Amino acid sequence: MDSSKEKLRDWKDYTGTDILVFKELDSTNIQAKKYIHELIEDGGTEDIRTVIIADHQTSGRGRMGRHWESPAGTGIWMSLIVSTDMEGDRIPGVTLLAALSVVRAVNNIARDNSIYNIEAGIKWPNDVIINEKKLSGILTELVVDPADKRKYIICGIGINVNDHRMDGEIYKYATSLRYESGVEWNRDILAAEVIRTLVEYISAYEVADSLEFIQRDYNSRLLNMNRRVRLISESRDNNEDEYISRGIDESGALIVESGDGTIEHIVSGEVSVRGLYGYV
Ligand code: BT5
Repeated sequence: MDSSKEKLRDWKDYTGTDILVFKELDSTNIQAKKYIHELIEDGGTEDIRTVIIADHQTSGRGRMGRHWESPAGTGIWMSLIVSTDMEGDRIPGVTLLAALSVVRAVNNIARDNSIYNIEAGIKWPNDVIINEKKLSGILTELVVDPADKRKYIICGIGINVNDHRMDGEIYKYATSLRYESGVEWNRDILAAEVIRTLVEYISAYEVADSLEFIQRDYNSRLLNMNRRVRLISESRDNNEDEYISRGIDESGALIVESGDGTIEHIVSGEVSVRGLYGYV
């Protein structure tokens, strides 16, 4: 990783995860990739579990190279790196685990602090939503060591925490915890809770065959459950068709039902899902 970057803190949390906090990075996912490549060049194939956090990202990224707004001092911009032997087709499941981790952490901290107007939910596969607006997004990537085929998952998570400007184009459909709750949130406590939950989920997912262990919980927090959706994709010429979303199956694919009762299982990455009214 770029050693010229100013590191603010560096410690190991009680799950054994190394946490590296920087003042400013281009993107925590980009730096995570550099970190892994350096590790591979050094011949390191040991197990790693490291989180890179930046107070400010100058080139935060969403899926398909989209821009991710990451102002200084207000959000959580972080990437969890985990080495794994999981098959490649199971990696998109980590995005679902991360979304569920964010939802659980936000809702638990809200309850613990008697903040009753916060109820986060999930828009499959990678958005966390509050009051129909995007609170958090997830970008999961994979690096494979060409020598021994060892895989490194990078799970990038962005959460708008204390931003209260909420002006500009993206804030028509984005929001923050402070904006919705009216109070400041402790970013350290929230980040630690998300990391702890996600690390536990990934460990469980490593040994489980599927996502069945979170399927019910995920579907109970899925905002487009049993709602009408459209599937948006360049490769689908029938993208005007409406479906009813029926939740995820045990692999993490979204089950959708068309008007004539036909069931399809949509794999994440294939399409975007849009509600008929607004973003969710
Ligand atoms: C995502 O992409 O939602 C994944 C975002 C991942 C960000 C994290 S931050 C830490 C790590 N390092 C990175 O560089 N990235 C990860 P996608 O589904 O493609 O959504 C991107 C869209 O969300 C943009 O096109 C905007 O419309 C919108 N957007 C941009 N910034 C936002 C923000 N701060 N809050 C809410 N929406 C935003």
